[in-house]
Parts: sequence; structure tokens; C-alpha cells
Amino acid sequence: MTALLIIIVLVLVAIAIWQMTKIFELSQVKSEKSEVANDQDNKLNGYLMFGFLVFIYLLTIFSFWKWGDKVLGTPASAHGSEYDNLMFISFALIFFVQIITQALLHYFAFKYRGEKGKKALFYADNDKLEFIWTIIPVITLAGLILYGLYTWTNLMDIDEEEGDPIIIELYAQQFNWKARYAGEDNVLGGANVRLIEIDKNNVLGVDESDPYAKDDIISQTELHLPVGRKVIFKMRSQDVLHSAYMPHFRAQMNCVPGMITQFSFTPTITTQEMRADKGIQDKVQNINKLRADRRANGEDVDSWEFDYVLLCNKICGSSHYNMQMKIVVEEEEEFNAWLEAQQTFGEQMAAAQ
Ligand SMILES: [Cu+2]
Repeated sequence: MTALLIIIVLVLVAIAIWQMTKIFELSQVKSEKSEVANDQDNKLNGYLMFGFLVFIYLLTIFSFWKWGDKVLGTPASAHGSEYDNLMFISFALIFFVQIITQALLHYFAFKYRGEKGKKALFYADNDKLEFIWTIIPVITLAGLILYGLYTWTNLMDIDEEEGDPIIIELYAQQFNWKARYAGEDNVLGGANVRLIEIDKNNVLGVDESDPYAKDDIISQTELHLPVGRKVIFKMRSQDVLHSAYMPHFRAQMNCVPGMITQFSFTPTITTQEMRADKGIQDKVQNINKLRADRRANGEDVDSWEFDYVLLCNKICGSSHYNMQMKIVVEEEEEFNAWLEAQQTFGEQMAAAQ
């Protein structure tokens, strides 16, 4: 109610100001001031446009200098550099065209500013010019789109028969992730939200009667991946749209309630190796410096060590910002040892009886 009253008062004040300026204008004796721009006005506006051009160029240079290092660093998956190339070429092209067209736009606005006695030339059309400025964008955009499609089909490698992939389910719910490994048979058991039984800790709704489900392994805290082996992720969502985002691996796929979406990649750099990466080390140092400052102010924050991370990249509710899971990429033997130590779904259900 108070908000409504405040809005009404603000609207009334705005109307009052508007009416007062009108009265003020009417009361002015007609002077030299004309609504029509003269040569001097046009010249001033031309220079102001040049000023704006310089401003956007300086802003661009400043942004590169200040935030240029905030881009994603070394890609940690096999398709990562292909993805980065596509991104870089698209950006470079947009940047190049933007620099040239902005300069031309502002220059011509200045050159053909209004001047007394100068009359605009009536120029109906020019087929040749129109052809040129249509065909160049058509070819460029078609090239970019084809290159994008080629990259996409190349990295959408979800063929289960090829390259001995390991099958992992990513299960999204407000506001956490769970991972289910397909186990020894490398086949995920059936699952359905209707089969969720909290009493038995069957939080993913895995079908107990499905023989494929017995050896499945559910991890609630960490996602372990073996380096150099293709992983096929099958994503499910329990409630709303989520998006499984693994920035270091250049991977993202929506998780949609009622259907299974897929994405696959091959991790190429272990967590240990990535911790030694120059870009990552700089980032860690910078964050730990900020945290040390906060500690000095009496805040209780630990220093940070780099880990790969699975994030949610769809605004899915109030705790969306904290919907994440640690990813550990390790050598195949370490991975197998970790997997070995986990309880299978069958064991978990037997223990819950
Ligand atoms: Cu989410």
C-alpha cells in the first residue's frame, strides 16, 4: 500500500514539473532562440559524435587491459581447443567489423552534417552497391554458421559403441548434483522420479528390480573422472530446468525434467596437472590474496585450492548460485581405486532393508 502511494506521489510530482516547464516556456518572450539547428549546432554535434567514437574505442582498450585475463584459461578436454578456436574467430571477426564500421558511421555523420545552402543529394538506388553489401555479410555469416555446425557435430560425440566410453548420469535437483556411475556392466539401471524413496536413501529413484541397477554407484559429493577416457554424461532433472556447466572442459548441457539429455568429452588434464598451470596459479594467488585481506578483517575464510567444478548455469531458484559439485580428474588407477571403495546401489539397498 505504501509503495502504491509513493508511486502515485512520484507520478503527480512528475506531472507538476512537466506542467511548470510548459508554463515557463510559454511565458518566455520569443527571442533569437530557434528550434531549427544552425551551422554551429550541427558542427558541435558532429564533434560530439567524434568524441563518442573516441570514448567507445578507449572503453574497448580499457576493458581489454582491465579484464582481458578473465577469459577461460587452458581447456582441459579433448575438444576444448576446437571450441576455443570457434569462439576466438567469431570474436575477432565481430571486433574487426565493429572497429571499421563505427569509424565510418561517425565520420560520415560529421562529413554530411547540415550546412546552410547545402542540399541533400537525391540518390534512389545503386544495384551494384546493394549487391556488395548484401553478399559480403551473407558469405561471412554462412561461413561462420557452417564452421559452427561442423565444430558442434564434431564435439557432440555421444556414440556409445566408439572409444570405450564410461557412462555417468548427472542428476540435478534444487540445489545439488548427484552422479551415478553405470558400474561394471557400464549400463545405467532404469530410474524414475516416482521410485524415489527417501527412507531407503534412494534419492535418484533408481529401479531396484532392474538387474542393470545393482552395480550402479551413486556419488553424492564428488564427480571423479579418469583422464584420457571418453565420458558420456546422461543428464536428468528432478524438478526444474538446470544446466550442467563444466567451464574448464568447455561443456554445457541443459537438464530437463522428463527427459534425458547427453553430452560427452574426454578429460585431458588431471586436477594435479591443472594446479600447476600458470593461469590457474595466478588465479589462485589472486583469490587467496583477497581472502587473506578478509581474514585480516576478522572474517573466517579458508585459503582456496583449485578444483574443477560442475556448476548449474540456469537460474533455478534461490540457492542456484551455490549448486555445484567438485570434479576430480585423476589417473585411471586412482579412479578405479576410488570407484572400488564406493558402495554399489545393490549394497546400499541391502543395507537399508
Ligand atoms: Cu540449478
